[in-house]
Formats: sequence, C-alpha cells, structure tokens
Amino acid sequence: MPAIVVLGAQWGDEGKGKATDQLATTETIHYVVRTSGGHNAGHTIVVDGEKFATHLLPSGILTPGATSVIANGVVVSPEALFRELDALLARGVEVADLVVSANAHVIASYHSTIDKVTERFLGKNKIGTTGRGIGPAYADKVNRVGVRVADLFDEGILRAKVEAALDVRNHLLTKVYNRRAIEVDAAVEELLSYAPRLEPMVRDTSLLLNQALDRGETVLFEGAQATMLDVDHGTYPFVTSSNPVAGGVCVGAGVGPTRIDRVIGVIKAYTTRVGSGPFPTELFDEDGEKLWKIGGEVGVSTGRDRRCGWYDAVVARYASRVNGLTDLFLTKLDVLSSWEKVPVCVAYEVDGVRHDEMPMTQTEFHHATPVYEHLDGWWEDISGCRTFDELPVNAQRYVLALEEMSGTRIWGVGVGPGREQTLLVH
Ligand code: 2SA
Ligand code: GDP
Ligand code: MG
Repeated sequence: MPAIVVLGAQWGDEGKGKATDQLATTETIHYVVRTSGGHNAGHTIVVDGEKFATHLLPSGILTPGATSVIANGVVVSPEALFRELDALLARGVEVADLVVSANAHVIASYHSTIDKVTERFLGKNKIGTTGRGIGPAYADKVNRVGVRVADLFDEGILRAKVEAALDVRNHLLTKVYNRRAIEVDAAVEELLSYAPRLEPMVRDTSLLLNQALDRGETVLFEGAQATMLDVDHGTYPFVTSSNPVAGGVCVGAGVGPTRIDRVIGVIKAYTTRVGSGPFPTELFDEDGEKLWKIGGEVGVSTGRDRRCGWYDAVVARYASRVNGLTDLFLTKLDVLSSWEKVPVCVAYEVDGVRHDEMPMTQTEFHHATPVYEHLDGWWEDISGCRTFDELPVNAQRYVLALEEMSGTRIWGVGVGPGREQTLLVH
C-alpha cells in the first residue's frame, strides 16, 4: 500500500496520532507527511506508557527510519517547530529525519497576534480558534501577501513580502481594532533569525514524495483537524482555515489523486468538539460529563475542555462520502463501558423533516436534532482485549452496527491509548 491517508472523520481529536503510529508499527513506512494546518494540531501517542504529543511535527517523528515531511500545504511557525523539536531532543527521543517544503507558508508572531485580536473583537461570535495564527497565515496566502519558507533565505524578498503583508494588517490593527501597528523591521528580524537552522531541512517535497512513490515506497499522509472542520466541507464558519479532507492531501503535498491507495477515517466511538459551532449530539447532562471525564477530553495543544456527545452516524456517512474513505479506525470504545444503553444518532430532524444525510445548508444543520437508536451497552473493562472476539458481545454488536450505519468497513478498534491497545476487525 504505497500511499495511505489518515484523517479525522469528525471534529478532530479522534486519535489520528494513535492510528498513524499503529500503521507505522504494522507496515514499513518510509515517509510520514503533514499536508495542512499547523501547530494548532495536537496528536497524542503513548509508547510503553510514555506519552508524547506532536503539534506541528508529524507523528512519524517518533518512528525511527521514517522521514517526517512538512509539505507545502502546512503553515509553519519556525518558532513552534524548533520548540517542539528541542522538547523531544531534551527527552532523549531519537527523532527521525525532518524535511520542510520550500513552498510552505510561514506563521510569524504577527499572525498569532492578529488571530487573538480578531477573536476578541468577535466577542460572542468568536470561532474559538487555537490562537496560533492559522487563519491569518492562510488568509495572507490566499491574499497573495504570504511569506513562504524559501523567502526566509533572501532578506530583500522577505522584507518586500513582510511590508506588503503588514500594509494590509496594520491598517486593520490601527484603524479597526485600535491597536498598535506591527513593525516591519522587528518582524523581518524575527523571521531571519530562524533561517540558519531551517535551511538544511528545506526541500522540494512534492518531488521527494513523488519519487518515493515511483520507487514503491510507502508514504503516510497524516491528517490534522478533521472533515467537519474543513473550510469547504465543515461547519463553516466554525472551521479551521484549511482543507483537512482527503482532497486537501493532494493539494497540500503536490501528489496526484491517482496515487492515493487507501484513505482511513479515524472516528471516536462517541463525538467531541473544541471551540464554537453546531454539534447536534452534544450532551449537557451527566452522560456528557461522564464521557468527558472517562475520555479525558481536554485539548492537547491549548488544554481546552472538549464538548462531548454521542456517536453521529450522519457525520460518519458524510465523512465517508466526501473523503472516499476505504476504512474507518474506531477509537475509544473502552470509554463506553458502563452504559446500559448507548444512543447513536442515525438521522436528524430539521423543522419536522427527517434527514438521513447531512442537510444541505448550515442553517438547517444549526437546527438539526438527533434521531437516536439505542444500542445495548456492556459493563466489562475492555482495555485488555486484544482481539475482536474477546470483546463482550454487545461491544462487538456496537462496532458492527456502527460499521453498517457508517457505510464503511471498520478496520481497527482502539480500546486504550497505548500502542498495543488496538484490535483489528477485518
Ligand atoms: P484554528 O486555530 O483557526 O485552526 O481554529 C479553528 C477551529 O478549528 C478547531 N481546531 C481544533 N479542534 C480540535 N483539535 C484541534 N487541535 C488541538 C488538539 C486543540 C487544542 O488536538 O487537541 O489543543 O485545543 C484543533 N485545532 C483547531 C478550533 O477549535 C476551532 O473550532
Ligand atoms: P488526534 O488529534 O486525532 O491525534 O487526537 P488527540 O491526541 O488530540 O486526542 C485523542 C486522545 O485519545 C489522546 O489522549 C489519545 O491518547 C487518546 N486515545 C486514542 N485512542 C484511544 C483509545 O482507543 N482509547 C482511549 N481511552 N484513548 C485513546
Ligand atoms: Mg488533537
């Protein structure tokens, strides 16, 4: 299987880090590639009881022998990149080789300032961003005033680009937000300071990856954020500013769609969401609190509490469709032990009309209420199960019912955060 995509099928934090790591332990992976987002991601991997969190770095950084790639579609904060690398090195981790695309856009500290100021300005209408500057950096890219990694190595070009970017930004900051202007000299100096350490990592990553695929090597594209946070296919405007869906992988890596062999959607056995925006199965009762508590639902990058709700098969079917999923990897089944009945959303009702598929408009989605089917629960602790057959029969039935409702085969099931806590279903 030379080109495999792993992506989020819900609103993020489904366990993509664990799924990526799982693949890396069962197959020889030559490259692990990030293609969208930035250090707003937080992917957790637990190896021999030791916990690691990656943000901008691909999880493959922990897989010796695999090269980690930050491709053109990513927005790169050099400051966050080095901070993350240094933290791993300080823990004595053997980090894999890392390459960064010359065409990736750069996040400077002014992007993060603008992100936070904008959120404050929006008040109760805020998106609930991570404040990492992701949206402003992608906005500069699309406005054609972005700074790319290659620009850090030519001071003249860098200065001209920063001037162009700050011209627009400073107008907004001073005239609309009533803030001080950002100084061009300070911004250029900040960005130039990263150049010497970054330069040896910079490559044409599209060429690198296509050549690797030509040789028959295995490339794993590791998604960040998720389908429902996609700027086109998610709950706009409560989304991130990139395309975390499967199609975004091709754009974000410079790899054609005909090269992708397998697309794995990672999905929790229930649902969580961070930040603002609609979430039909969200719970505001003791069940929600129980999921939050047992699931440990706290953001890996910002420490924010995640909103919790039941599994939503409409979202799963939608994710299968827009991503062309070949498999699902179902995580956190262990969290559901100890419910008499487990509700699963099979459709929505919008203004008295039943919707079996995602409603066409966001207005309808905001008004969607879940139609639940109640599946039999189980009480046993399943975190020690290592084969599908060892699961209590109701847990097996739950997995198979989800598979049927979601329309995509479930390849693996997570029963705990550890590398070994995975069951293969098929
Ligand atoms: P942004 O910062 O512009 O990308 O925010 C826009 C929306 O995207 C959501 N978002 C996320 N949702 C879940 N997990 C994310 N990563 C971290 C993690 C989150 C954390 O893996 O734990 O630590 O808080 C992530 N990144 C972006 C965000 O909540 C906004 O709704
Ligand atoms: P990602 O952003 O999709 O990589 O997911 P996060 O790392 O943000 O959040 C997933 C959380 O669930 C992490 O704390 C993981 O260690 C944990 N996790 C992943 N799979 C399982 C599982 O099957 N069971 C349990 N209990 N925890 C899991
Ligand atoms: Mg996460």
